Amino acid sequence: MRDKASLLLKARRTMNEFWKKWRFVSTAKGRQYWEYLGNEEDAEELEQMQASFQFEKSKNANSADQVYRFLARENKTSINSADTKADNLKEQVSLASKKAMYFYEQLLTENHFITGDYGGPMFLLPGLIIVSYLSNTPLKKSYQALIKAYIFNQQNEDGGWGLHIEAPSGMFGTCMNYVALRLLGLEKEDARMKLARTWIKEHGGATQVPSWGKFYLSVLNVYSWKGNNSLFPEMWLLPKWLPFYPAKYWCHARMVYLPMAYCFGNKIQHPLNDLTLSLREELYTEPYQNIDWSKARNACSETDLFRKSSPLLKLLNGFTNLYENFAPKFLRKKALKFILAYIQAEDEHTNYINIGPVNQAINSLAMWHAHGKDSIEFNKHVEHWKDYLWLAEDGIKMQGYNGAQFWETAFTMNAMNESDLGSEFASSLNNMYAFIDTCQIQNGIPKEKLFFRHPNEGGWPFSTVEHAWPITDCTADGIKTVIKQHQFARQRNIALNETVSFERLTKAVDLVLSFQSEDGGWASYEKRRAPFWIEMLNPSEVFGEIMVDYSYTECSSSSIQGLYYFHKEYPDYKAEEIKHALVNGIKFIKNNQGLDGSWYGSWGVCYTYGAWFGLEALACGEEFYHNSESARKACDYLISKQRTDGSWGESFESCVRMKYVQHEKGQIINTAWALLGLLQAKYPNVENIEKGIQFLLSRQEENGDFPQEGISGVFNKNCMETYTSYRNVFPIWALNRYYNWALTK
Ligand code: LAN
Repeated sequence: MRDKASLLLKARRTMNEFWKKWRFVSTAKGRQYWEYLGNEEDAEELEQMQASFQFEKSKNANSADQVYRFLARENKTSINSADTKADNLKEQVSLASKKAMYFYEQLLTENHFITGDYGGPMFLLPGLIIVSYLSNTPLKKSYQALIKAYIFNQQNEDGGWGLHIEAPSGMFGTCMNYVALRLLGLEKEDARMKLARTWIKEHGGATQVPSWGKFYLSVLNVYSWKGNNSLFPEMWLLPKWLPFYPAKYWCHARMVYLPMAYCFGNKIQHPLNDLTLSLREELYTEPYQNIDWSKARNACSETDLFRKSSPLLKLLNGFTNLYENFAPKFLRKKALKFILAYIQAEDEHTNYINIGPVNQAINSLAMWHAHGKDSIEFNKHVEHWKDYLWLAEDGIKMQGYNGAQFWETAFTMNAMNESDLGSEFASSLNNMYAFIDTCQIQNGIPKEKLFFRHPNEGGWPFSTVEHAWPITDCTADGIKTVIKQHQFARQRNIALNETVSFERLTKAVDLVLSFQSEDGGWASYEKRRAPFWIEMLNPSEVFGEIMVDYSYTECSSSSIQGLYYFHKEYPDYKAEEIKHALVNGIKFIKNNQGLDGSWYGSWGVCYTYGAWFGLEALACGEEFYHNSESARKACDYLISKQRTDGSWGESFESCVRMKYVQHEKGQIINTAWALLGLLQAKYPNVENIEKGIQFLLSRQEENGDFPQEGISGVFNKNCMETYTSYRNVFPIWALNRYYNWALTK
């Protein structure tokens, strides 16, 4: 026993030694990436480093962001917790919250924003590896070593990989990660590779991979383009008034299918070599030349199938596949020219960061194809690949975005300035305020009309100003955070340079107003553009609701809050318009509530997240437990899910199955969301609230941190996303809100 412990200790020590060889780099505008300080050419050292990144997925698939946290807190003193004893709950909460904030403050980057691991999805990294292989642009060796470590660390016991870290193995995750490892030099005889291959073959081989996998394998030339349904580049030449004109799709689907259509139209394919020839043998259950590609087009493993293709899509695929046989050259050329110009506009507007990780990889490929390996266009992409890569104790992963810098910093500020307890952290709050200022988008979009863009001026993005896509709720959060920080400082006589002017706030308000959809709600990036039935054209088997930018409870609630706090502070600006928007917004929130009082959370796990947003929105309409049926039902719903230990805990399965699924254990983050909602709704039964608070206190660690539990973010119903900061920010917020409430008692 002792031997094992000392071995573990030794492994930890060597791991820490390797952590110290990495440096986290950030800029004032929030750009961030990791840099290796060791020797890139020392193969032995890199091998040792790779081996030292041991991670026990069977205990918890979620890494705890230990590397960043270790480095950020190195040479900083832990809070002295000897005197953290108090006998009444209010005092305990005050001490716990201060301790939590003290710890959390140490995680701020030198550029004053909060950051952390934003991984989760398991299909992103292989996409980038495939593109780097195709373009013969290998990632640095230090990166390669820890990417391999990561992929192996996240391999499931059955040899496969899921769509995201907590998911059971699927064909998409398994084929993609298997191929990525092979491209990174893993031998097919390696035991772990054999296990993965067995998984693939036992589940029918790579013909069963979902359509996005078919795409990636096709560019690599280990799957035939004939085995894909047409990506129909000519759809961009169709009349714009058509309800299914692609400019009306959700921007993420639009920006992914755009470069995919470019690759499809140009039939980009890696030349055959030993490795790809071998992969053609490794991935299938029958000889490659015998595969019936037209049959493979619609094949998808049961393990991956979240939603079946609709009959309408099948019908349209029938037409477009037929069309491929006689597509006039001039039309294809015209379509591809338009697509390329569109990709270039997205690249320029986002400073080559791109809206997300998927089009970052595929746009890179398009630029490489169109302009060559040495072109500025391609190299600007390569320069930004690292913006998406994150180092944690399970290795290097690809994140869902180029970070969550604005989003998490804004939450942090609102959590800390919620009560007087935040006063001790005034200088950090002021610094974060300056970062929030930096994040506001102040220049427009080139060729905005030509490429179907909603204006972005005055908006706030999710990550950084250079990313430059404004988001409805982020914009509203920007407004709220700025106003709350102004108030916080004024009320406490804290000197704050209020650099975000009234004029700039009004620009943001105008944008939020312009984002409101006809149903009264707010979608994510734009107004809803397409009718709901367009979802029937969703070609992805693994993602739900990707075609339309729907109105969401969360985005609507945040927009309502932004407008509400602005209106309270500046009652003269567009008063009627704002009031009207608020009334319609709150109506939408109520319409979106389930009969049982619940709200489905689309971006967090899940009903507790929805309930928090729903109740915040109602509070902006002065609706609380005592005077609103909607609020009462929502609180009762939450209470019905509270566990005997006072906690709430949801499994990510809630998102997938669209019904509340209890986690095996109570979860800190769900508990905090539920408490935030109940407290905001003025829920009268103190006992429930205090039991929840007690649960949070019981989970706090000695140094003020909270443990990393299950995954807490989601997108498109079926794919989960890590938000490491949530385990800190939400307990802080809930404790501070409780503290305020306790003061009035
Ligand atoms: C995000 C991250 C942020 C998130 C919130 C702001 C939290 C939300 O309230 C609105 C939607 C938004 C902006 C969002 C949308 C979907 C994203 C961009 C992501 C979850 C991060 C990753 C995900 C993206 C779609 C991943 C790539 C996969 C595809 C299917 C294209």
